[in-house]
Amino acid sequence: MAHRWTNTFTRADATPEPIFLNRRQIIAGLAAGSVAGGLFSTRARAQAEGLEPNDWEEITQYNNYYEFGTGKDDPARLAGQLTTSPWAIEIDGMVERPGTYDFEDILSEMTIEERIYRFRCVEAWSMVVPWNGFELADLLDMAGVQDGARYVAFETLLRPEEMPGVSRPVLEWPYVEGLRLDEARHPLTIMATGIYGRDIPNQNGAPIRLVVPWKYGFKSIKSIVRITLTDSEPPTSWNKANPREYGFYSNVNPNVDHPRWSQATEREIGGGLFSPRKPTLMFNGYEDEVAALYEGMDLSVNF
Ligand SMILES: Nc1nc2c(c(=O)[nH]1)N[C@H]1C(S)=C(S)[C@@H](COP(=O)(O)O)O[C@H]1N2
Ligand SMILES: [Mo]
Repeated sequence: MAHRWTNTFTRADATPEPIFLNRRQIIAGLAAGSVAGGLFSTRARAQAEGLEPNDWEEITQYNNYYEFGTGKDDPARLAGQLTTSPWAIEIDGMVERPGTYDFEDILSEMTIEERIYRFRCVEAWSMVVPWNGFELADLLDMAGVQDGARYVAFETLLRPEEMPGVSRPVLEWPYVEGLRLDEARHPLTIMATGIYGRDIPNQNGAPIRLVVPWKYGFKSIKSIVRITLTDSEPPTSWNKANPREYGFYSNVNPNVDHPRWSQATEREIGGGLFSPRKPTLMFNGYEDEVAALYEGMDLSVNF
């Protein structure tokens, strides 16, 4: 397992009392910024990039999770009723070991690390989130990807009794997403199970959600119950809803505007009413790591 930009800690190391780091502690951690094994820790890297994580309140009270309504405060109000235990992920399609993988069994096999990532919604707001999770590649290896698989499809739970938003046809339910296999296996792509060392709150996609930091936020599908390996590009919710506005790739790109608004700048959540908009970075600042995935592709066609 290659864990490059990160501090790692296993679940065995985690204290039973979840540690809730405040900004001061994070900054202290940043200053201590270890260069473990000759590689940047996630905090040292975040510091080098001038990334300051948003606070718990901002990350957990301003959400998009349309299964609970389209208002930014609907998920925080309504997702509490979602039952997230027991939980299992069906892994099927072109894999060596298809089956129902219990969430707890998955966790016991994985090393949980912290990843401090920029998060950029297609609506042109952004945050910085200190996720806890593991690389999706490690989960794919657990199931064993067959030769010939080229894409990974993801599906969110659909449980209308607990999801008041799905009574309205805002999107086709269940919410589905997809990645090319090389994107899915990229070391920046994680399955997040926590934030700030706590279990991930329901409104943020409990108990397990995808995080692909160089793509618009809607690619980072929440509360995943199925992962399917396929040889053809899977359908994705926002592309089905409006193919002219939302492509399969949806890489953050300041040079390709949304048909109805500019993507050149973004509003930082928590920045305050009068703070200037910030320039949006190519691939959300992860260009050095991911540009090679798209070599030779016209990103205005494959948007
Ligand atoms: N199942 C599901 N996943 C989802 C969404 C959703 O409505 N349903 N919203 C997406 C969008 S548009 C964004 S910006 C992010 C928001 O994640 P956050 O609430 O943790 O910031 O989740 C994404 N994943
Ligand atoms: Mo979004």
